Amino acid sequence: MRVLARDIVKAAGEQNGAEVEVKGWVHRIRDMGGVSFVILRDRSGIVQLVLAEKPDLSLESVIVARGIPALNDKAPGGAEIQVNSLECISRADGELPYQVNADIGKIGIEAILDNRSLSLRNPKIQAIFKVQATIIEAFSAYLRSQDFTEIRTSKLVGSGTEGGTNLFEVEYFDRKVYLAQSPQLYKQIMVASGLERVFEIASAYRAEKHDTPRHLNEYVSLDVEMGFIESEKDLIELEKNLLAHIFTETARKNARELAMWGASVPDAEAVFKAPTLGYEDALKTANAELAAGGKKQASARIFDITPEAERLLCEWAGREHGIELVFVNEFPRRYRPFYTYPLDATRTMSFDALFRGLEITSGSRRQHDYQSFLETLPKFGLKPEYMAGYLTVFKYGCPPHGGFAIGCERLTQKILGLANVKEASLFPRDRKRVEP
Ligand code: AMO
Repeated sequence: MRVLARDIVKAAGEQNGAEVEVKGWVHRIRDMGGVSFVILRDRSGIVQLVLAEKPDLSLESVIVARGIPALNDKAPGGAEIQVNSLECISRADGELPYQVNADIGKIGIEAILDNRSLSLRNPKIQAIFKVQATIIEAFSAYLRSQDFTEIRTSKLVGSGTEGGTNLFEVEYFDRKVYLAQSPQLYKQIMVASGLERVFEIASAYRAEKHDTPRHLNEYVSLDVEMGFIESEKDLIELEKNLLAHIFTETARKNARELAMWGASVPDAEAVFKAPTLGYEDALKTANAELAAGGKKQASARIFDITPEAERLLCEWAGREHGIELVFVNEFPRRYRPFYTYPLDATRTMSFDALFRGLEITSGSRRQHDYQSFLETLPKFGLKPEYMAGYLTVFKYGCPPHGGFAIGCERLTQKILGLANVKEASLFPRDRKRVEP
């Protein structure tokens, strides 16, 4: 019967002398003359195999070994297997283009991504996606517990939702359509349909030309939308609960993966202490931090929530509130999309969440009044006649509502302290990269 690497200590501890079978990849081979060690890797971790002779194996070959498990403090994980028989069931080419068992801290991101099918075999890289799986699972579980319904909406759309020109065109029979920048309008339609509370986990597409450590051209958007809210403050409250649940679950399920990255997640109680600053106060706070930081800061003065401001605000929140998480609300009208609900003549009921120096979320209460829309759209250069399908929703009765979206890769990046968001995407798409 197959035993996983993580269960060998237990099998050895039972000491009944029974043979076990392990299956996996050859991670490392060490020939000590007279005795050889093969480190086998499976989905659960690694285990040391001890052989009397040097095996005829290449790294990354897939093997099946049988033998007697034994406790050994010196072996990785505290146990090893004295091998009786070993079979190679898929031999790997002896010339690996990428060293799977290398210390990835010493390998640049380009080499990691250029050799993606092999770099994904590295346990530390795999750890990223185990944490990401927990984020997605915890996100869904929490929202389901609050009576949200999961939806799937089309990624082929007739027009953009988030403004700007960052749309990918797609040939669609005899016309051009676009890849969706977000499920924004669909999630609102579904609130108005009577579901009231919906969420979606899906890819979103942004044709952004710049290459930065925070941008992907395809990312996973964790979208939430709910009816009958008063303001963005209800949404900030929901996001705090959601993040607290995600962090708690990550700590519970991924202690090993977090340790591999030397990372930790904030305590749930700390999340509820995260401050909310109005946009103007956030600018003041960022500028005060800038002044206090002296010459090492990049800007002389901050006029917007720039990446530098995000970093300074999170440092401030960490020091003053014990968590590097801060919500900024009441953004000026000019910075937010057409669907955002006004607070007054210049400000909106909108917010961003900044975590460990990076914007991870945008959200807002939405316009839901048909007449207001007809007046607002031309101001954003949008033609009401092209948005008839969307506007119909507001014509026929729609509750006050709002929502937000968390960038899944950005949250993963910040939980683990990754330098580049591309590391948190299995198969990242950037200006150069559409393979594998
Ligand atoms: P926004 O455009 O701010 O808002 O996106 C929401 C969140 O998605 C993530 N994100 C990205 N992650 C990686 N690469 C990108 N190019 C990228 N663009 C965005 C970020 C960001 O905070 N419809 C609104 C949300 C809403 O109001 O419900 C929207 O898409 O983490």
